[in-house]
Amino acid sequence: MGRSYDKKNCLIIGAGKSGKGAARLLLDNGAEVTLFDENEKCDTEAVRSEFGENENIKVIKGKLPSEVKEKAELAVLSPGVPLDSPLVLDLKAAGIPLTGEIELAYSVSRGDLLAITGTNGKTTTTTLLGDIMKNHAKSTGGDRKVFVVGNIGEPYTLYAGETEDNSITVAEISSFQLETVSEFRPRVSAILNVTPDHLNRHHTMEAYAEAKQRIMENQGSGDTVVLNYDDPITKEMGKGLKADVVYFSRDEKLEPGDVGTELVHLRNGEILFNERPIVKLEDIKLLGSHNHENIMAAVAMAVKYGVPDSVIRDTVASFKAVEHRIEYVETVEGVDYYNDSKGTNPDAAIKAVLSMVKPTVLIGGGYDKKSTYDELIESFEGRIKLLVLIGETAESIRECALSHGFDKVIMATDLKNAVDICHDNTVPGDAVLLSPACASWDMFKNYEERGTLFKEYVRKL
Ligand code: UMA
Repeated sequence: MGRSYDKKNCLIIGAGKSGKGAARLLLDNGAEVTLFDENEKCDTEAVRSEFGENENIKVIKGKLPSEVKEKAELAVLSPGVPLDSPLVLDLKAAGIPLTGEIELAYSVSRGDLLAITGTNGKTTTTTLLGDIMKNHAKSTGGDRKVFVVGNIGEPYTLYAGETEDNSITVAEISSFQLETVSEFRPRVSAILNVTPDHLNRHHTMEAYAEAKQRIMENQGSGDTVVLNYDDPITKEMGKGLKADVVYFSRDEKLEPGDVGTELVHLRNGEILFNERPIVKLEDIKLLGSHNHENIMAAVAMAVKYGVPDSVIRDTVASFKAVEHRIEYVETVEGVDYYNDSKGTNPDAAIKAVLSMVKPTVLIGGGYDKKSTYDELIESFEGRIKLLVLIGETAESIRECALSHGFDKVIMATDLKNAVDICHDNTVPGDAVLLSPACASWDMFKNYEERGTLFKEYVRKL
Protein backbone atom coordinates (compact mmCIF):
# COMPACT_ATOMS: atom_id res chain seq x y z
CA MET A 1 0.00 0.00 0.00
CA GLY A 2 0.97 3.63 -0.27
CA ARG A 3 2.46 3.49 -3.79
CA SER A 4 3.20 6.89 -5.33
CA TYR A 5 1.56 8.06 -8.53
CA ASP A 6 2.83 11.64 -8.31
CA LYS A 7 3.73 12.95 -11.81
CA LYS A 8 3.46 9.41 -13.14
CA ASN A 9 2.20 9.12 -16.72
CA CYS A 10 -0.72 6.70 -16.47
CA LEU A 11 -2.75 5.20 -19.28
CA ILE A 12 -6.18 3.82 -18.38
CA ILE A 13 -7.87 1.38 -20.76
CA GLY A 14 -11.67 1.60 -20.83
CA ALA A 15 -13.63 4.78 -20.11
CA GLY A 16 -16.54 3.07 -18.32
CA LYS A 17 -17.30 3.18 -14.59
CA SER A 18 -14.02 1.62 -13.50
CA GLY A 19 -11.85 3.62 -15.88
CA LYS A 20 -13.37 6.89 -14.74
CA GLY A 21 -12.95 5.85 -11.09
CA ALA A 22 -9.32 4.95 -11.71
CA ALA A 23 -8.78 8.32 -13.41
CA ARG A 24 -10.16 10.18 -10.39
CA LEU A 25 -7.95 8.25 -8.00
CA LEU A 26 -4.84 8.85 -10.10
CA LEU A 27 -5.60 12.57 -10.57
CA ASP A 28 -6.11 12.92 -6.80
CA ASN A 29 -2.68 11.36 -6.37
CA GLY A 30 -0.94 13.77 -8.76
CA ALA A 31 -0.70 11.58 -11.88
CA GLU A 32 -0.91 12.64 -15.53
CA VAL A 33 -3.76 10.60 -16.97
CA THR A 34 -4.77 9.45 -20.44
CA LEU A 35 -8.15 7.77 -20.36
CA PHE A 36 -8.46 5.65 -23.49
CA ASP A 37 -11.40 3.70 -24.88
CA GLU A 38 -11.17 1.46 -27.94
CA ASN A 39 -14.80 2.04 -28.85
CA GLU A 40 -15.10 4.65 -31.62
CA LYS A 41 -18.58 5.49 -30.33
CA CYS A 42 -17.28 6.58 -26.91
CA ASP A 43 -18.33 10.19 -26.27
CA THR A 44 -14.91 11.46 -25.21
CA GLU A 45 -16.12 15.04 -24.73
CA ALA A 46 -18.83 13.97 -22.33
CA VAL A 47 -16.33 11.83 -20.39
CA ARG A 48 -13.79 14.66 -20.36
CA SER A 49 -16.39 17.12 -19.07
CA GLU A 50 -16.88 14.95 -15.97
CA PHE A 51 -13.38 15.99 -14.87
CA GLY A 52 -14.09 19.74 -15.12
CA GLU A 53 -11.09 22.07 -15.21
CA ASN A 54 -8.50 19.45 -14.31
CA GLU A 55 -5.69 19.82 -16.86
CA ASN A 56 -3.96 16.55 -16.08
CA ILE A 57 -6.35 14.33 -18.01
CA LYS A 58 -6.90 13.62 -21.71
CA VAL A 59 -9.67 11.38 -22.99
CA ILE A 60 -9.09 9.63 -26.32
CA LYS A 61 -10.63 6.77 -28.30
CA GLY A 62 -10.16 4.43 -31.25
CA LYS A 63 -6.58 3.34 -31.94
CA LEU A 64 -3.97 4.09 -29.32
CA PRO A 65 -1.47 6.66 -30.69
CA SER A 66 2.12 5.36 -30.43
CA GLU A 67 3.34 8.53 -28.66
CA VAL A 68 0.78 7.91 -25.86
CA LYS A 69 1.98 4.35 -25.51
CA GLU A 70 5.63 5.39 -25.48
CA LYS A 71 5.10 7.89 -22.67
CA ALA A 72 3.03 5.55 -20.48
CA GLU A 73 4.73 4.45 -17.24
CA LEU A 74 1.75 2.44 -16.00
CA ALA A 75 -1.33 1.00 -17.72
CA VAL A 76 -4.51 0.40 -15.69
CA LEU A 77 -6.99 -2.07 -17.16
CA SER A 78 -10.76 -1.91 -16.69
CA PRO A 79 -12.30 -5.28 -15.73
CA GLY A 80 -13.91 -5.74 -19.14
CA VAL A 81 -10.56 -5.66 -20.96
CA PRO A 82 -9.35 -9.23 -21.64
CA LEU A 83 -5.69 -9.84 -20.84
CA ASP A 84 -5.21 -11.49 -24.23
CA SER A 85 -6.64 -8.60 -26.26
CA PRO A 86 -4.29 -7.31 -28.98
CA LEU A 87 -3.98 -3.97 -27.19
CA VAL A 88 -2.96 -5.56 -23.88
CA LEU A 89 -0.49 -7.88 -25.62
CA ASP A 90 0.99 -4.84 -27.34
CA LEU A 91 1.35 -2.92 -24.05
CA LYS A 92 2.99 -5.97 -22.47
CA ALA A 93 5.40 -6.28 -25.38
CA ALA A 94 6.30 -2.61 -24.95
CA GLY A 95 7.27 -3.39 -21.34
CA ILE A 96 4.64 -1.13 -19.76
CA PRO A 97 3.72 -2.29 -16.25
CA LEU A 98 0.08 -3.38 -16.15
CA THR A 99 -2.31 -3.29 -13.25
CA GLY A 100 -6.05 -3.40 -12.68
CA GLU A 101 -8.39 -0.92 -11.05
CA ILE A 102 -8.83 -3.11 -7.95
CA GLU A 103 -5.09 -3.31 -7.31
CA LEU A 104 -4.86 0.43 -7.92
CA ALA A 105 -7.57 1.12 -5.33
CA TYR A 106 -5.99 -1.32 -2.87
CA SER A 107 -2.62 0.41 -3.21
CA VAL A 108 -3.97 3.63 -1.67
CA SER A 109 -6.62 2.24 0.66
CA ARG A 110 -6.39 2.00 4.45
CA GLY A 111 -8.22 0.04 7.12
CA ASP A 112 -9.64 -3.46 6.83
CA LEU A 113 -10.78 -5.13 3.64
CA LEU A 114 -13.31 -7.96 3.38
CA ALA A 115 -13.69 -9.30 -0.15
CA ILE A 116 -16.19 -11.65 -1.76
CA THR A 117 -16.12 -13.50 -5.05
CA GLY A 118 -17.99 -16.46 -6.54
CA THR A 119 -20.11 -17.21 -9.58
CA ASN A 120 -23.47 -16.57 -7.91
CA GLY A 121 -24.58 -14.74 -4.80
CA LYS A 122 -21.80 -12.13 -4.70
CA THR A 123 -24.03 -9.09 -4.70
CA THR A 124 -26.42 -10.38 -2.03
CA THR A 125 -23.58 -11.52 0.24
CA THR A 126 -21.66 -8.27 -0.21
CA THR A 127 -24.74 -6.16 0.50
CA LEU A 128 -25.62 -8.22 3.59
CA LEU A 129 -22.07 -8.16 4.93
CA GLY A 130 -21.95 -4.41 4.25
CA ASP A 131 -25.09 -3.97 6.37
CA ILE A 132 -23.64 -6.11 9.16
CA MET A 133 -20.46 -4.02 9.14
CA LYS A 134 -22.43 -0.74 9.14
CA ASN A 135 -24.42 -1.91 12.16
CA HIS A 136 -21.22 -3.09 13.83
CA ALA A 137 -19.59 0.30 13.24
CA LYS A 138 -22.69 2.04 14.66
CA SER A 139 -22.78 -0.18 17.72
CA THR A 140 -19.12 0.49 18.51
CA GLY A 141 -19.72 4.25 18.31
CA GLY A 142 -17.27 6.80 16.91
CA ASP A 143 -16.99 7.78 13.26
CA ARG A 144 -15.85 4.52 11.73
CA LYS A 145 -16.62 4.52 8.00
CA VAL A 146 -17.86 1.47 6.08
CA PHE A 147 -17.62 1.27 2.29
CA VAL A 148 -19.38 -1.26 0.03
CA VAL A 149 -17.61 -1.31 -3.33
CA GLY A 150 -16.46 -3.20 -6.41
CA ASN A 151 -18.28 -5.24 -9.04
CA ILE A 152 -21.50 -4.34 -7.23
CA GLY A 153 -21.38 -1.13 -9.29
CA GLU A 154 -19.45 1.30 -7.04
CA PRO A 155 -15.84 1.30 -8.27
CA TYR A 156 -13.42 0.69 -5.38
CA THR A 157 -11.17 3.41 -6.84
CA LEU A 158 -13.81 6.06 -6.08
CA TYR A 159 -13.75 5.34 -2.34
CA ALA A 160 -10.23 4.05 -1.62
CA GLY A 161 -8.93 7.60 -1.08
CA GLU A 162 -11.56 8.24 1.60
CA THR A 163 -10.64 5.21 3.72
CA GLU A 164 -8.97 5.72 7.10
CA ASP A 165 -7.06 3.38 9.38
CA ASN A 166 -10.23 2.28 11.18
CA SER A 167 -12.40 2.01 8.01
CA ILE A 168 -14.00 -1.22 6.86
CA THR A 169 -14.30 -1.89 3.13
CA VAL A 170 -16.55 -4.69 1.90
CA ALA A 171 -15.80 -5.45 -1.75
CA GLU A 172 -17.52 -7.59 -4.38
CA ILE A 173 -14.76 -8.76 -6.69
CA SER A 174 -15.27 -10.47 -10.05
CA SER A 175 -12.96 -12.94 -11.74
CA PHE A 176 -12.18 -10.21 -14.30
CA GLN A 177 -10.98 -7.92 -11.54
CA LEU A 178 -8.94 -10.64 -9.87
CA GLU A 179 -6.89 -11.35 -13.00
CA THR A 180 -4.83 -8.20 -12.44
CA VAL A 181 -4.21 -8.20 -8.68
CA SER A 182 -0.70 -8.45 -7.25
CA GLU A 183 -0.53 -7.31 -3.60
CA PHE A 184 -4.28 -7.29 -2.94
CA ARG A 185 -4.77 -8.90 0.47
CA PRO A 186 -8.15 -8.92 2.19
CA ARG A 187 -8.24 -9.62 5.92
CA VAL A 188 -11.25 -11.87 5.30
CA SER A 189 -12.17 -13.30 1.88
CA ALA A 190 -14.89 -15.62 0.60
CA ILE A 191 -15.35 -17.71 -2.51
CA LEU A 192 -19.02 -18.61 -2.60
CA ASN A 193 -19.05 -21.12 -5.48
CA VAL A 194 -17.46 -21.72 -8.87
CA THR A 195 -19.72 -22.94 -11.70
CA PRO A 196 -19.33 -22.40 -15.46
CA ASP A 197 -19.58 -18.71 -16.41
CA HIS A 198 -17.58 -16.18 -18.43
CA LEU A 199 -15.85 -19.00 -20.31
CA ASN A 200 -15.59 -16.80 -23.41
CA ARG A 201 -13.17 -14.66 -21.39
CA HIS A 202 -11.32 -17.24 -19.29
CA HIS A 203 -11.52 -20.03 -21.93
CA THR A 204 -11.37 -22.95 -19.45
CA MET A 205 -12.98 -23.75 -16.10
CA GLU A 206 -9.49 -24.19 -14.64
CA ALA A 207 -8.49 -20.66 -15.64
CA TYR A 208 -11.78 -19.27 -14.31
CA ALA A 209 -11.34 -21.06 -10.96
CA GLU A 210 -7.71 -19.91 -10.78
CA ALA A 211 -8.78 -16.30 -11.27
CA LYS A 212 -11.29 -16.65 -8.43
CA GLN A 213 -8.67 -18.25 -6.20
CA ARG A 214 -6.44 -15.20 -6.58
CA ILE A 215 -8.64 -13.42 -4.03
CA MET A 216 -6.67 -15.29 -1.35
CA GLU A 217 -3.23 -15.60 -2.92
CA ASN A 218 -1.60 -13.09 -0.53
CA GLN A 219 -3.54 -14.04 2.56
CA GLY A 220 -1.57 -15.52 5.43
CA SER A 221 -1.61 -16.04 9.13
CA GLY A 222 -4.15 -13.83 10.87
CA ASP A 223 -6.36 -13.71 7.77
CA THR A 224 -9.45 -15.79 7.05
CA VAL A 225 -10.67 -17.56 3.93
CA VAL A 226 -14.35 -18.58 3.83
CA LEU A 227 -15.23 -21.38 1.40
CA ASN A 228 -18.24 -23.42 0.34
CA TYR A 229 -17.78 -27.04 1.51
CA ASP A 230 -20.59 -28.26 -0.75
CA ASP A 231 -18.87 -27.03 -3.93
CA PRO A 232 -16.15 -29.48 -5.00
CA ILE A 233 -13.97 -26.73 -6.48
CA THR A 234 -14.01 -24.36 -3.49
CA LYS A 235 -13.79 -27.27 -1.02
CA GLU A 236 -10.46 -28.24 -2.61
CA MET A 237 -9.17 -24.66 -2.36
CA GLY A 238 -9.16 -24.82 1.45
CA LYS A 239 -6.31 -27.32 1.66
CA GLY A 240 -2.85 -26.35 2.93
CA LEU A 241 -3.47 -22.63 3.52
CA LYS A 242 -1.67 -20.43 6.05
CA ALA A 243 -4.81 -18.38 6.60
CA ASP A 244 -7.64 -19.66 8.81
CA VAL A 245 -10.23 -21.55 6.77
CA VAL A 246 -13.94 -21.50 7.59
CA TYR A 247 -16.17 -23.75 5.52
CA PHE A 248 -19.89 -23.26 5.20
CA SER A 249 -22.29 -26.05 4.27
CA ARG A 250 -25.97 -26.83 3.89
CA ASP A 251 -25.30 -30.41 4.97
CA GLU A 252 -27.23 -30.90 8.23
CA LYS A 253 -25.17 -33.92 9.24
CA LEU A 254 -21.75 -32.24 9.16
CA GLU A 255 -19.85 -31.27 12.28
CA PRO A 256 -16.71 -29.11 12.52
CA GLY A 257 -14.59 -32.20 13.17
CA ASP A 258 -15.68 -33.65 9.83
CA VAL A 259 -14.23 -30.78 7.80
CA GLY A 260 -11.11 -30.22 9.90
CA THR A 261 -11.66 -26.46 10.17
CA GLU A 262 -14.21 -24.07 11.57
CA LEU A 263 -17.68 -24.58 10.15
CA VAL A 264 -20.86 -22.61 9.61
CA HIS A 265 -23.78 -24.89 8.84
CA LEU A 266 -27.48 -25.48 9.03
CA ARG A 267 -29.21 -27.79 11.47
CA ASN A 268 -32.90 -27.99 12.37
CA GLY A 269 -33.67 -24.68 10.73
CA GLU A 270 -30.85 -22.81 12.41
CA ILE A 271 -27.50 -21.44 11.23
CA LEU A 272 -24.67 -22.43 13.56
CA PHE A 273 -21.05 -21.25 13.81
CA ASN A 274 -19.05 -24.15 15.26
CA GLU A 275 -22.33 -25.45 16.73
CA ARG A 276 -23.09 -22.03 18.29
CA PRO A 277 -26.59 -20.87 17.26
CA ILE A 278 -26.46 -17.62 15.27
CA VAL A 279 -29.84 -17.18 13.57
CA LYS A 280 -33.03 -19.16 12.96
CA LEU A 281 -34.28 -19.50 9.39
CA GLU A 282 -37.82 -18.67 10.52
CA ASP A 283 -36.57 -15.19 11.51
CA ILE A 284 -35.09 -14.51 8.06
CA LYS A 285 -36.90 -12.56 5.34
CA LEU A 286 -34.52 -13.53 2.54
CA LEU A 287 -36.08 -16.40 0.58
CA GLY A 288 -34.45 -19.41 -1.04
CA SER A 289 -31.92 -22.04 -0.06
CA HIS A 290 -29.29 -20.40 -2.29
CA ASN A 291 -29.63 -17.39 0.00
CA HIS A 292 -28.96 -19.58 3.04
CA GLU A 293 -25.51 -20.12 1.56
CA ASN A 294 -25.02 -16.39 1.10
CA ILE A 295 -26.09 -15.78 4.70
CA MET A 296 -23.75 -18.51 6.00
CA ALA A 297 -20.83 -16.94 4.13
CA ALA A 298 -21.60 -13.49 5.52
CA VAL A 299 -22.01 -14.95 9.02
CA ALA A 300 -18.63 -16.70 8.75
CA MET A 301 -16.91 -13.52 7.58
CA ALA A 302 -18.52 -11.35 10.24
CA VAL A 303 -17.84 -13.75 13.13
CA LYS A 304 -14.19 -14.06 12.11
CA TYR A 305 -13.92 -10.29 11.86
CA GLY A 306 -15.12 -10.07 15.46
CA VAL A 307 -18.67 -8.80 15.05
CA PRO A 308 -20.85 -9.80 18.04
CA ASP A 309 -23.44 -12.51 17.32
CA SER A 310 -26.31 -10.21 18.32
CA VAL A 311 -25.38 -7.63 15.64
CA ILE A 312 -25.13 -10.39 13.02
CA ARG A 313 -28.44 -11.93 14.09
CA ASP A 314 -30.35 -8.63 14.03
CA THR A 315 -28.94 -7.59 10.67
CA VAL A 316 -29.58 -10.95 8.99
CA ALA A 317 -33.13 -11.03 10.37
CA SER A 318 -34.00 -7.57 9.06
CA PHE A 319 -32.21 -7.92 5.70
CA LYS A 320 -34.79 -8.02 2.92
CA ALA A 321 -33.05 -8.66 -0.40
CA VAL A 322 -31.14 -6.86 -3.03
CA GLU A 323 -33.48 -4.90 -5.31
CA HIS A 324 -35.05 -7.00 -8.10
CA ARG A 325 -33.74 -10.34 -6.68
CA ILE A 326 -36.70 -12.09 -5.05
CA GLU A 327 -37.31 -8.74 -3.38
CA TYR A 328 -40.30 -8.63 -1.05
CA VAL A 329 -42.49 -5.70 -2.17
CA GLU A 330 -45.64 -5.58 -0.06
CA THR A 331 -48.51 -7.67 1.31
CA VAL A 332 -51.76 -6.62 -0.33
CA GLU A 333 -54.97 -8.12 1.09
CA GLY A 334 -53.01 -11.01 2.61
CA VAL A 335 -51.04 -11.74 -0.59
CA ASP A 336 -47.22 -11.32 -0.57
CA TYR A 337 -45.76 -9.76 -3.73
CA TYR A 338 -42.16 -10.46 -4.78
CA ASN A 339 -40.13 -8.72 -7.47
CA ASP A 340 -37.53 -10.94 -9.16
CA SER A 341 -37.13 -8.91 -12.33
CA LYS A 342 -33.43 -9.94 -12.30
CA GLY A 343 -34.71 -13.44 -13.12
CA THR A 344 -33.72 -12.88 -16.75
CA ASN A 345 -33.07 -16.54 -17.62
CA PRO A 346 -34.84 -19.83 -16.81
CA ASP A 347 -32.19 -20.87 -14.25
CA ALA A 348 -32.65 -17.73 -12.20
CA ALA A 349 -36.45 -18.03 -12.41
CA ILE A 350 -36.26 -21.67 -11.25
CA LYS A 351 -34.31 -20.54 -8.16
CA ALA A 352 -37.03 -18.01 -7.43
CA VAL A 353 -39.83 -20.54 -7.94
CA LEU A 354 -38.10 -23.04 -5.64
CA SER A 355 -37.85 -20.30 -3.01
CA MET A 356 -41.59 -19.82 -2.76
CA VAL A 357 -43.26 -21.40 0.26
CA LYS A 358 -46.87 -20.24 -0.36
CA PRO A 359 -49.20 -21.04 -3.30
CA THR A 360 -47.87 -18.66 -5.92
CA VAL A 361 -48.98 -16.89 -9.08
CA LEU A 362 -45.98 -16.48 -11.37
CA ILE A 363 -45.65 -13.64 -13.89
CA GLY A 364 -43.32 -14.76 -16.68
CA GLY A 365 -42.32 -13.92 -20.24
CA GLY A 366 -40.35 -11.19 -22.00
CA TYR A 367 -37.65 -10.73 -24.61
CA ASP A 368 -36.89 -13.87 -26.62
CA LYS A 369 -33.34 -15.20 -26.02
CA LYS A 370 -34.36 -18.58 -27.51
CA SER A 371 -34.24 -20.27 -24.13
CA THR A 372 -36.18 -23.45 -23.39
CA TYR A 373 -38.68 -23.45 -20.54
CA ASP A 374 -39.19 -27.18 -19.82
CA GLU A 375 -37.16 -27.17 -16.61
CA LEU A 376 -38.89 -24.03 -15.41
CA ILE A 377 -42.32 -25.61 -15.83
CA GLU A 378 -41.10 -28.83 -14.19
CA SER A 379 -39.97 -26.80 -11.16
CA PHE A 380 -43.57 -25.66 -10.51
CA GLU A 381 -44.44 -28.97 -8.72
CA GLY A 382 -47.51 -27.77 -6.86
CA ARG A 383 -45.92 -24.42 -5.93
CA ILE A 384 -47.29 -22.42 -8.84
CA LYS A 385 -51.09 -22.17 -8.92
CA LEU A 386 -51.31 -19.91 -11.95
CA LEU A 387 -48.98 -18.65 -14.67
CA VAL A 388 -49.58 -15.15 -16.07
CA LEU A 389 -47.62 -14.42 -19.25
CA ILE A 390 -46.46 -11.23 -20.94
CA GLY A 391 -44.11 -10.24 -23.75
CA GLU A 392 -42.57 -11.81 -26.84
CA THR A 393 -42.15 -15.26 -25.30
CA ALA A 394 -45.67 -15.51 -23.82
CA GLU A 395 -46.92 -17.90 -26.49
CA SER A 396 -43.90 -20.22 -26.46
CA ILE A 397 -43.96 -20.47 -22.65
CA ARG A 398 -47.71 -21.21 -22.78
CA GLU A 399 -47.18 -24.00 -25.31
CA CYS A 400 -44.38 -25.45 -23.20
CA ALA A 401 -46.57 -25.34 -20.06
CA LEU A 402 -49.42 -27.11 -21.88
CA SER A 403 -47.06 -29.78 -23.19
CA HIS A 404 -46.13 -30.52 -19.57
CA GLY A 405 -49.81 -30.74 -18.57
CA PHE A 406 -49.88 -27.35 -16.81
CA ASP A 407 -52.93 -25.50 -18.14
CA LYS A 408 -53.55 -22.79 -15.55
CA VAL A 409 -52.25 -20.05 -17.82
CA ILE A 410 -53.60 -16.56 -18.49
CA MET A 411 -52.19 -14.28 -21.20
CA ALA A 412 -51.87 -10.63 -20.13
CA THR A 413 -51.64 -7.62 -22.42
CA ASP A 414 -48.88 -5.91 -20.43
CA LEU A 415 -47.29 -5.85 -16.97
CA LYS A 416 -50.01 -3.64 -15.45
CA ASN A 417 -52.65 -6.04 -16.73
CA ALA A 418 -50.64 -8.99 -15.36
CA VAL A 419 -50.57 -7.43 -11.88
CA ASP A 420 -54.36 -6.87 -12.04
CA ILE A 421 -54.89 -10.50 -13.10
CA CYS A 422 -52.80 -11.65 -10.12
CA HIS A 423 -54.84 -9.47 -7.79
CA ASP A 424 -58.10 -10.98 -9.10
CA ASN A 425 -56.83 -14.58 -8.87
CA THR A 426 -55.30 -14.76 -5.39
CA VAL A 427 -56.63 -15.29 -1.87
CA PRO A 428 -55.05 -14.37 1.49
CA GLY A 429 -52.08 -16.68 2.12
CA ASP A 430 -50.99 -16.70 -1.55
CA ALA A 431 -47.94 -15.05 -3.08
CA VAL A 432 -47.27 -13.35 -6.41
CA LEU A 433 -43.86 -13.57 -8.02
CA LEU A 434 -42.55 -11.60 -11.00
CA SER A 435 -39.68 -13.76 -12.29
CA PRO A 436 -39.91 -13.56 -16.07
CA ALA A 437 -37.15 -16.07 -17.04
CA CYS A 438 -36.50 -13.68 -19.94
CA ALA A 439 -34.72 -10.38 -20.53
CA SER A 440 -36.85 -7.24 -20.47
CA TRP A 441 -35.87 -5.55 -23.72
CA ASP A 442 -39.08 -6.35 -25.61
CA MET A 443 -41.13 -3.99 -23.42
CA PHE A 444 -38.72 -2.16 -21.09
CA LYS A 445 -35.37 -0.37 -21.10
CA ASN A 446 -33.84 -2.91 -18.72
CA TYR A 447 -34.75 -5.29 -15.89
CA GLU A 448 -34.54 -2.45 -13.37
CA GLU A 449 -37.29 -0.50 -15.16
CA ARG A 450 -39.45 -3.65 -15.33
CA GLY A 451 -39.01 -4.33 -11.61
CA THR A 452 -39.59 -0.72 -10.61
CA LEU A 453 -42.83 -0.54 -12.62
CA PHE A 454 -43.98 -3.83 -11.12
CA LYS A 455 -43.49 -2.43 -7.62
CA GLU A 456 -45.34 0.74 -8.58
CA TYR A 457 -48.34 -1.23 -9.90
CA VAL A 458 -48.40 -3.44 -6.78
CA ARG A 459 -48.32 -0.45 -4.43
CA LYS A 460 -51.27 1.09 -6.29
CA LEU A 461 -53.49 -2.01 -5.95
N1 UMA B 1 -13.26 -1.40 -23.46
C1 UMA B 1 -12.12 -1.21 -24.23
N2 UMA B 1 -11.41 -2.32 -24.59
C2 UMA B 1 -11.77 -3.58 -24.23
C3 UMA B 1 -12.93 -3.77 -23.46
C4 UMA B 1 -13.65 -2.66 -23.07
O1 UMA B 1 -11.77 -0.09 -24.56
O2 UMA B 1 -11.07 -4.55 -24.58
C5 UMA B 1 -14.05 -0.25 -23.06
C6 UMA B 1 -15.47 -0.29 -23.54
O3 UMA B 1 -15.60 0.29 -24.83
C7 UMA B 1 -16.23 0.48 -22.48
C8 UMA B 1 -15.37 0.31 -21.24
O4 UMA B 1 -14.15 -0.28 -21.65
O5 UMA B 1 -16.34 1.86 -22.75
C9 UMA B 1 -16.11 -0.58 -20.28
O6 UMA B 1 -15.29 -1.08 -19.27
P1 UMA B 1 -15.76 -2.36 -18.46
O7 UMA B 1 -16.33 -3.38 -19.38
O8 UMA B 1 -14.66 -2.80 -17.57
O9 UMA B 1 -17.03 -1.81 -17.62
P2 UMA B 1 -17.16 -0.74 -16.46
O10 UMA B 1 -18.22 0.21 -16.85
O11 UMA B 1 -15.85 -0.18 -16.08
O12 UMA B 1 -17.80 -1.68 -15.31
C10 UMA B 1 -16.95 -2.57 -14.60
C11 UMA B 1 -17.61 -3.94 -14.46
N3 UMA B 1 -17.87 -4.49 -15.81
C12 UMA B 1 -17.35 -5.65 -16.21
O13 UMA B 1 -16.67 -6.35 -15.50
C13 UMA B 1 -17.67 -6.09 -17.61
C14 UMA B 1 -18.92 -3.81 -13.69
O14 UMA B 1 -19.43 -5.12 -13.46
C15 UMA B 1 -18.64 -3.17 -12.34
O15 UMA B 1 -19.86 -2.95 -11.66
C16 UMA B 1 -17.92 -1.84 -12.54
O16 UMA B 1 -16.72 -2.05 -13.30
C17 UMA B 1 -17.53 -1.20 -11.21
O17 UMA B 1 -16.46 -1.82 -10.65
C18 UMA B 1 -20.59 -5.49 -14.25
C19 UMA B 1 -20.47 -6.92 -14.73
O18 UMA B 1 -21.18 -7.29 -15.65
C20 UMA B 1 -21.84 -5.39 -13.38
N4 UMA B 1 -19.58 -7.74 -14.14
C21 UMA B 1 -19.46 -9.14 -14.50
C22 UMA B 1 -20.43 -9.98 -13.70
O19 UMA B 1 -20.87 -9.55 -12.63
O20 UMA B 1 -20.72 -11.12 -14.15
C23 UMA B 1 -18.04 -9.60 -14.21
